[in-house]
Amino acid sequence: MSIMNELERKLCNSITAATNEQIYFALLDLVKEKAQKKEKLEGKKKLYYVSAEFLIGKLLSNNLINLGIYEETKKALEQQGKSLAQIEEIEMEPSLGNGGLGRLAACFLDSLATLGLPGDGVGLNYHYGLFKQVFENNLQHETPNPWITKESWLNKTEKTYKVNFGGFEVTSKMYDIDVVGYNNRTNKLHLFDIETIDESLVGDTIDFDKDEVEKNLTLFLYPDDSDDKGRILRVYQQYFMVSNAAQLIIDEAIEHGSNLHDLADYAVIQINDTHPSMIIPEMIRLLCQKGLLMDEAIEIVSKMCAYTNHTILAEALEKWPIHFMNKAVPQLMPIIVELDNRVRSKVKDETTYIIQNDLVHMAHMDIHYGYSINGVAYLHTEILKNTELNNFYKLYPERFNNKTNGITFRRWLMSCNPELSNLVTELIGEGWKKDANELEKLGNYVNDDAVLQKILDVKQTKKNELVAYLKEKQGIEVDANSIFDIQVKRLHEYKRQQLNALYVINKYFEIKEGKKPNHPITVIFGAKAAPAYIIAKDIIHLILCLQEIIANDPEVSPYLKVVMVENYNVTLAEKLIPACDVSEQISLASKEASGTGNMKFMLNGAVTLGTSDGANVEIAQLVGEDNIYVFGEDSQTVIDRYERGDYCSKDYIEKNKLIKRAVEFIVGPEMMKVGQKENLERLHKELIVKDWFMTFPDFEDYCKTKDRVVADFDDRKTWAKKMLVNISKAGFFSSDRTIEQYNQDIWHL
Ligand code: H53
Repeated sequence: MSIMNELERKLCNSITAATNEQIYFALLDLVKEKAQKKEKLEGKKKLYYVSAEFLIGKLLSNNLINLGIYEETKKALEQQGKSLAQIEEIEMEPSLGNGGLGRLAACFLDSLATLGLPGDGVGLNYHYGLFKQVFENNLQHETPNPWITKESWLNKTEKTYKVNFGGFEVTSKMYDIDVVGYNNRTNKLHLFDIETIDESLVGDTIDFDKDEVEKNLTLFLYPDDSDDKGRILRVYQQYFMVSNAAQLIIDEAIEHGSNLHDLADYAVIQINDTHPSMIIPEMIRLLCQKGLLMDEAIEIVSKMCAYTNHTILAEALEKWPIHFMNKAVPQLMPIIVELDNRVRSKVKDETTYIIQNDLVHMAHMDIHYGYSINGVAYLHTEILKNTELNNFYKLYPERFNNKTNGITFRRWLMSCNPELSNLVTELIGEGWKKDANELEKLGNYVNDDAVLQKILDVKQTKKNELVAYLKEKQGIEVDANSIFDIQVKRLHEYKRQQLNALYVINKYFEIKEGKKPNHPITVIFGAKAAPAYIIAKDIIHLILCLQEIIANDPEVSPYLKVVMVENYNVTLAEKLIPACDVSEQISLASKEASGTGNMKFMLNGAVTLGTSDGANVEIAQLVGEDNIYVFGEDSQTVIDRYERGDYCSKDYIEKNKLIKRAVEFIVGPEMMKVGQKENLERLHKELIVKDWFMTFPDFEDYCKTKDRVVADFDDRKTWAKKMLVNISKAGFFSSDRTIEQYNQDIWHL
């Protein structure tokens, strides 16, 4: 039956007569049916990717693409006067993650299914995703972000488990979301919930007595990113997640014939950051409860668990106070103490102990009792081995390995940029969709003027689309002929949006002095700051104030524009990334473990302006120095300076007049007119007395390099070559490659 007939049967109506909303829900239903037909009985061993975050984004288009019915559906709707793009607008984005870590988990699920590997995600069914960001008076405000509609991608299952907390018990319910592989099997994302959640509590302060935990356990996602604000509800959430995961894993293994002694032949657990680390003691506890001896239980679990580290920021390596653990999960403490004692009896180096100063170091537990520890980019893994986790590396060198992150090309090219995707296929055939390395074939066209022109044309189309979208949705006016210089990611000092802002201020002064750029520049930001992260919110305030000042300055605005998009999320990323000319990846070297936005931009033909950090290092190696703009101090210089502890931001301000001028502008009269004195003074002070992420040492090089980018942009043909090389070398960053490596080196599915 044709899609059109199937749809009309579901609608009990003609497509023409149906509303967009009715069509959306009919499509949802149809996709679910088709997805479930592709579920497969797995072989013996299965992966469980346990993660507190799965930033899946909207699912309709991607599912249609992966089922191979996107084009047919789009055409069928068009013929009836309906637009698939408008129908997609009905879907609520499930923002079940903060940023990179959660989005990576979502890309990995897509690749697992696409490669035909049996691997399910396990996480939590947050009723509210990451807060919705609203700007008022140039400040960020946070509002609740619901996503669950009466009918949604969630399928309620029959599975329930008992989970015990200190003094009370809850009953869980498992919901599943189908994960459709591209022309391949369907896996599952299992999201656990309890049915006593009280959504009317949203916005209230939260208590931690029994009744309250039952009402708010899965109410919302913690709005942190690479930063841990240590609240006890998070311990409750984490334990709830891993206890359910462990019970599910044991159940499924037994169903497939395991006698538990051989559990490690049936299941492998990937621990995504330290959020699911309690699965180690929980699994041991459950196995002992089922009659295994402690020695054997520990041995089995140690053969099942692998840990991914995503950061070297010390504050993000979770350490839970013993009194939290005793209150929330007392049954785990004896096991954790036992695990720690075993380490103490074997290992001299006290810095590796699990319990220190009444804190449980989750990563330490993962490393001692997991069989694999991986970083997420070459440089990151080297820093783990040689610096941050060196004491552990000396104990277990064979456990350490690198798995450079990747992204799914289904969402980040085929779905968000069909124009470029089609051009690529026209040039090199369909093969790249299954084997991303085939993108290298594009290299043959590097001197083909007609092809270079087509690449520029696609970019212009996507820029025009973005301009229209921003105008319609956010009332923002952007010049489609300006350079789109984009920095979108969580707001964090280490990512250094403030450095970009200082460039803007410097440029503002230069233009006022008559030094105009040869091409107008639009500097676009998108970022959410964690509600409790004061300085991050001050940086947003700074950017919003700059946006206003420059827009209202007729001398400057023809050459420079600042745009801060509201509520940056996956849906907006899908519009911004294809339209980008210059990809800003300017974290302080050593601090960004990998980055994955950098890969998405590259794949869509943006040229990177970045530091030698995270996966930028690998991008630079692949594209060569003519096709990337690298600036700033390298990671070793930064690490050494932190070690010496002799960074003094004041010195730079005294030595460099331009830095001084830019920093003083933050508290100058123009800013005070549009901004809040308190916020601006706090940020100013932070920079002059601390500048913990060392923006000043990189300031000059950044400004010079960015000016070079702007100058180079006008040689359109040379620029188009850079774009082409970036696209052609992006194949390495397919998450299919990453997942193949995980499977080969760690999981052995
Ligand atoms: O994980 C990404 C990396 C990125 C890193 C990010 C991350 C979070 O989003 C949250 C917590 C955390 O420890 C790390 O910052 O560099 O690309 C995926 O690996």
